[in-house]
Parts: sequence; C-alpha cells; structure tokens
Amino acid sequence: MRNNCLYFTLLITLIILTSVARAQERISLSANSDWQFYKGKLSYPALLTQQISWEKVQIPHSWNTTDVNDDVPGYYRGSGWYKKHLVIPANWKNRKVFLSFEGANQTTVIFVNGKKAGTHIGGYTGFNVDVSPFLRFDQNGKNEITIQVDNRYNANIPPLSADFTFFGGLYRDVYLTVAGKTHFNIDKYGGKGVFITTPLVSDEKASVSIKGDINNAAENVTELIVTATLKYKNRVIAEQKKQLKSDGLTHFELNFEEINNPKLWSPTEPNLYQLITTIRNAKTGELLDQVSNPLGFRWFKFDAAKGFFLNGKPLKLIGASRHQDYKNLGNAVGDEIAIKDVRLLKEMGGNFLRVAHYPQDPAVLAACDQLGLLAAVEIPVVNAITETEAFANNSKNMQREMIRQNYNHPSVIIWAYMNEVLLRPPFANDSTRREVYFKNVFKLAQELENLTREEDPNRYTMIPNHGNFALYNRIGLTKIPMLVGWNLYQGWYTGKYTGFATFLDMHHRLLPDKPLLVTEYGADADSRIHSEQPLRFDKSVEYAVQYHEFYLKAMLERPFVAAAMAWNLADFNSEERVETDPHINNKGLLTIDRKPKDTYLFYQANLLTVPFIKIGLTGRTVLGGVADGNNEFRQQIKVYSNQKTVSLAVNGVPIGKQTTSMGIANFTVTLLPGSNTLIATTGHGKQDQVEVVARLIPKILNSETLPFSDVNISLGDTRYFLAQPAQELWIPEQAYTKGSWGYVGGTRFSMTDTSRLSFGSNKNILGTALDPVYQTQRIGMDAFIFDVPDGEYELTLHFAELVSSEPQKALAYDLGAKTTVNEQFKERNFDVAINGKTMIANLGNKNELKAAEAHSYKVKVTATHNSGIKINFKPILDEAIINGIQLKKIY
Ligand code: GCB
Ligand code: CA
Repeated sequence: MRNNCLYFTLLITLIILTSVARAQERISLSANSDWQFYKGKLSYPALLTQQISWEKVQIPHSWNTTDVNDDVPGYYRGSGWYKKHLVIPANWKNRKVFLSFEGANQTTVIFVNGKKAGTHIGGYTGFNVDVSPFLRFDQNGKNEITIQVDNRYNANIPPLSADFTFFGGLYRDVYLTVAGKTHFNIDKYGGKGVFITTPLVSDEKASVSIKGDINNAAENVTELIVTATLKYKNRVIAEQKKQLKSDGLTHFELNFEEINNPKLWSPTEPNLYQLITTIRNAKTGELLDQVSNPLGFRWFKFDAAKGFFLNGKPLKLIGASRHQDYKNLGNAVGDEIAIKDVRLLKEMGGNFLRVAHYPQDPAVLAACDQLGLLAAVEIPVVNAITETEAFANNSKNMQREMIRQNYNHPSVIIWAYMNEVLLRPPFANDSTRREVYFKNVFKLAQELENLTREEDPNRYTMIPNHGNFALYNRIGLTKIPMLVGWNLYQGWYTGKYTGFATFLDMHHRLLPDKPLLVTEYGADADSRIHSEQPLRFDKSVEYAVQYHEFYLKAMLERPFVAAAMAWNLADFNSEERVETDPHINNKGLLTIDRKPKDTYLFYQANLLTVPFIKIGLTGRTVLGGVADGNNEFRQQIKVYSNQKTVSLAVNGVPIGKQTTSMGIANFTVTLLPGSNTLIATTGHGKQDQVEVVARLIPKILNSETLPFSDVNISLGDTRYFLAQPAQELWIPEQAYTKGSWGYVGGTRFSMTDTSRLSFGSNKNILGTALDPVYQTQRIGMDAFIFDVPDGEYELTLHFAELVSSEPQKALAYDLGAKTTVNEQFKERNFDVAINGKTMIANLGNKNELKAAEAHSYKVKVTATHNSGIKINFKPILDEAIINGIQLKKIY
C-alpha cells in the first residue's frame, strides 16, 4: 500500500514535470494573417490617429507587385506601414517573446504599444526582435504592433544598384518565437545560437562538434544541463550532456568523437540527421529551451586543376542561380515557390544552386538540404560600393547574419560577397580618385574575407567577378577569396562564344592555383520569340540554346572548371530593363511562371541519367508561317534526349531517326494547317507527344485550297513572335512576289551603335504589349502589297519611332555598349496611301509619332476588280518607316 502510494506520488510528479516541460518548449508560430497596410509618408504614431485608409493584407506582401510591370518607368520606393493586434497568451509573461522576420525590404522599424522595440537594416536577412519588455498582459493580452518598412535608395545599404527589382515590404514570413528566459542565443544576428560542424568525416567515421551560446536572463537558474541528441530516422545515434554554470551569456561546447559508418550526404543520397539540443535547469530538470537542426555528413574540396570533390569523388557542379520573385507576386512568394524552384533545379539534373544575389527565404536552403543540392550564398554588394564606414558596417553585418543564420545547412559550401563590384566604377574622369576607390573596394573585400573565415573556417569563400580579368586581377580581388567566380557573357553582351573558352584557359594559365567557377553565363530568351536564323540579341529561344550548348560543352571539356551556374533558373523582374518583355530579365531556363524553355530541356537531356525525351517547343502551342506550294509548312523542331538516337513521327507518319549531339536532335517536320500530332520516341520506348496548331498563310493569296484569312507581319524582323494572351502569331517580313505579299524596297532598322549589335531597338515601346513587333522596323519602303482576292478586309498599320533626339542610356549590364548612345535622329514626315487614297497624312516625329510610343491605325479596305491591297509610303522629309502590318479578311 505504502509502495503504491509512493508510486502514485511519483507518477503525479512526473506528470507535473512533463507538463511543465512541455510548457517551456520553444514556440514558433506564424503571425502572417490579418495585417493592415498603408503606403505613404505619415509617421508614427500620427498615422494611427489620422483618417487614412488601411488595406487588409496577408504576409508575405509587397507593395510593388503591379507598379513594376506598367509602362511608367520606376516603382514606389519609400515607406510602407503594417499594423495588427497580437493577442499574447498570459502564460508567456515569464518568457522571452520575439518577433522573428525572415526578411523585410529593406529597413524595418518595429513599434509595440507605442514604443520602438527594434530596427533592422538590409532587405535579405532575417532578424529577431525581443518584444517581451513592451508586451501588455492586461486587456485580454491585446497588443498593438506597428511596423515601418522602407525600400528607398540608401547609399549606405547594399545593394546600391542591381539588375533586379528591389520590391518593398514584409515579403517573407513573420513568426512569433517564444523561448524560455534561458535560451540558445538567437538575440544577435538572427542566428541559431547552435553551430554544428563535422570536423572529421570519412566513409567509416565522423565526428561532430556543437558550439553555441546560451542567453540566460532567468534570475534563479544558474546550473544548466545542455544536451545534444543525434538522431537518424528517429533513432538516437548518440547523446552528450554537459552541466555548466550560467549567468548572462554562456558559451558551451559538446562533441561526438566517433560516429561509426555515417550515412553520407550527397546529391544522390541526401541523408539528413537531426540534431536536437536542449537546455534544462540542472536542479529541477525543467526544460528551458530546445532547438532542432539538420546535419549532413559530407566533406568537400576545390582543386584548381581538377575541380570539385565531394566525399572524395570528383563532381562537376552544374546548376543555376535563383532570384526570389515570381510572375505578378514580386518577391512575396511564400515558401511554396521557393521549394518548387529548388525542386525544378533538381528535376533539371542540377546539383548546385547559387543563391544570388542575396540570402533568400530559409525554405530555399532547407529544400537544398533535403533534395541534395549544394549551394553558395552571398550578400547583396553588387556593382559598386559606397566608401563609408556605414556601408562597410552594414555589409559586414549582413555577412555575419547570413553565416550565422545558415551555418547548419549541409547544402552550403560557399559564402560569397561582392558581385561584379567593378562593373561600373565611379570617377570615370579622375583616374587618381578612381584608384583610391579601387583601394577601398579591396579593403572592404579583405575585411569581409577575414570576417567570413573567422566566422566559419570550414567553408570556402568566393567573389564573383564580371569578365574584366585584368582589372580584378590588378585590384587584387582574385587574390583575396579562396575561389574565383566569373560571370561571363561572351557571345551575348560582347564578342563571340569562342571568347568564353579563351577566357577559361587564360584564367587557368595566369592563376593556376585559384579554383575557377563560372558563376554566371546566359542569354536572353523571350519564350514568345523564335527564329530559324538565330542572331545575337534577337532574344530568340533558339539563340539561347546555341549559346548554352557551346558553354556547357566548353566547361565539360575542362576539368579545372569546378562549376557551371547558368544565369538564371527563371526569368525575373528587373524594373530598369526595357527589352522585348519590358522590366523582365529573360535569361531564365524557366519562364517567370516557371514553364520550361528549350534551354531547361537542354540541361535535362545533358544531366539526367534516367531515359529522357522531350520535344522542344518552349510553350509554343501555335506554329506556322507561309506555306509552300503544297499548302504545307516546313518547321525546324529540336528533340531533347539523353539517348543516342531518337525518332519522330508527325501525324502518325514516321519521319526518321536522328542522332543526338549534346542532347539535341534536329528535325524538319512538315506541318498541315490545323492540329498536328508530334511523337518523339527513344529506343527504350520512352516517348513525348505534343499537339500543336499550325497556322498557315497561303503562298498565293487567292488560293482556293488554303483560303487566306489573316496574317500578322513584323517588319524588319526575321523572328516569329507568339503574342499573348490571344496566341496571335506574328511572322517575319518577306519581299513581295507576284500573287503573294511583301515589301517593295527599303532596309531593316539597325542600331547606329555598331559596337552593340542590337537586334532592333532596346527601347520599351509605350502603349503596347507588342514590344517585339514595334522594336524592329523597315525604313524607306516604297510599298507593301497583298495580292488578296476581292473582299472586305481590316488592315492595321503599326508605327513607332525608334530613334530619339535624346541620347539613349544603355543598359548597365550590356557590357559591350557605351553608357550612352547618341542616336542619329532625323526629322521625318510621310504620307501613307491605301489603294491610291491617302489615309494618313504627315505622319512624323515632330507630331504624333513620338519616340518609343506605339501608334496604330485600323482601316477597313474593300478589294474589288482584283485591286488587291497596296500600301504606298510617300516620304516628305527623310524616310518612311513601319513596324508591323496586320491584315484580316472579314468576308
Ligand atoms: C550579370 C549580373 C546579373 C545580371 C546579368 C545579366 O553579370 O551579375 O545580376 O542579371 O549579368 O543578365 O545581365
Ligand atoms: Ca518562408
């Protein structure tokens, strides 16, 4: 009986103890819902009492999701305010409550119940704000939280300028983190408080070191027990405990000396262990804090001659960089898209992610750990620095935050900083001052390097440079980091593809001891633009495929090239860019809504080991053009496969077998008007089937077997353009021949700055979504003729002046271009007559034809007595121009 009673008491004590323990566990609870947002200048606390309208929003949120896409240059860069009521449970009174931000762009001030609780600088790293001193537990625990976020330019905060949009807002998750007063130190640099390394790893044995700091703000807890438990698939592998005296900030270290037969982490087998660390009150056994971290056993090495090695085996790192935005969402994308992107890179066959140009959502590296991708992360010091103490401090702070927040990810092997920092140095006209600037860049680089090696001696450091080898070498930026990255665009912005291979060999010759990584290479590929005669800068998908083919081959042939990181995984927002798809950089292997382009299929065909086959269409559901005499259209089609040979059948008829080269097989298929079925097969019976619609324009316009219905012609163009959302196919111009259609006379527009070799104009044509059509034009045409049969037609003429009297600012990243281009502006004036009648008089750049603005005219035309339709251009001053012509038969 007595015994029973004792057991009972023990049981009760145990229940009490465990419930106490549970109550003290670390809480992480999202606080994303039910926020109010106001964009504007009012300041705190006035904005809480003024009559302003607040908008209900959810986090992640950005205030720039729409203003970056419109035709008005620029986007709102200023202050945005968020407010909400947080209900705090009474039992958090004796605990530490943090507001944890995964990222807010770019400066943040947090107010709680009328008091400033914290601030943060920098848009891409996380931070924890201890709000406990400001919380109220009366009034049912209702607390007023107000947050100011500001994304305006600040000369002391990187990035100063860059080829991406600086979306403002609380664009990543916000959490409440509740810890005991004694907790792993998350108070500084948003770090984890627990730092795990694996000093020794081999196939047979591994050791683990766990270091960290405990922040002990509890008054009567002085003896602590720290425990580290290593688990694999929920089985405890090892456990270590340490008792320590604690007051304020206390450092601890625990070690597992020998873990036998560790399951190694690698891209093919991303084995993850779980490392749980706890703090307990040594006297009472009470659990005070608990955190869990991933752990992967792997070892790695870069070798300047042989490339990269993982777990003792050579591994060519191949992958891409990622930006964090998505179509119509800006950077407020949530974890799902971050995870989806990492999965897409894995499904491409990639084994490496460059997290560029800034640290991203924690979900990204967590996904890399899980799926088996190695990674580099960097801070956003891009293009240039400001030579101030404040800029240097902010940069160093970001580097520290980045390292401490991401330290435990097995996927991370490189910490980087300074992307193309010598791209556009200031003081162009003062070489002495410029040298001082270069010295300051060097100094900051050295400081960031030292800091990084001190924070984490177990990973590599890297600086990614642009292609000016001599300059980076002279300034010393190739000496400081352990690895040198090059962002190379030969055959895109400058020169020819072959220059890429020459550059790699030069690095190897001149810096034989420095491992080389190609941190960027890419070419614009507007998924709507296709060409059978691809040209540099035409933005066609086909040019990009050629470019990637050359680059990948060159890197695979050179063992000393450790890594290949395509720029970029997906198309991304860059507000300043004004090209075929204004405000978008379309060097992505995926579109901005993550649809695969041919370039993505190209990597799949080269990297995947399971049988792979895909017909390359890059989203083209409509193909076609001018039919031949048999009312058929001959179309080039690429089939991507990792098999030696592939076969293609069109509408049930086999058209043959082709050998693949670098994963590509080229076919010419004959398409019939309307729907066509293409089936590509490998020897193993693996196949890809697609349905495409072919829109054919009869060669002879009065054909009875293929009656003419409509045609959309882009003048001065050799490309096909599929306009969205109507799937309207625009085709290249052609010279007039009898019975058909085409131009008579004239030449194609080309940029006056020949060093740049642009295809058409790079201007954003305002007032239209048909930018590619307007960006090319024919100049000095006499006429444009359609030998159409009699009937009622609708004719649309599109004009845009492509040169202006203002010098054009060249895109900063267009390294081949001068910074400004003086255009050869001439006043022009012309009449347009249709079937002999002047319809548009005195069209010119001194009146309605303003530079880079779309002008279109739609007219009804009756063709009778075999008149056909003839458009005549009569120049008055200089030459006539026209950019696009559409003709539609009504009946
Ligand atoms: C670069 C930059 C990157 C740009 C890219 C481009 O060198 O590092 O930020 O987006 O070129 O597309 O021009
Ligand atoms: Ca997140």
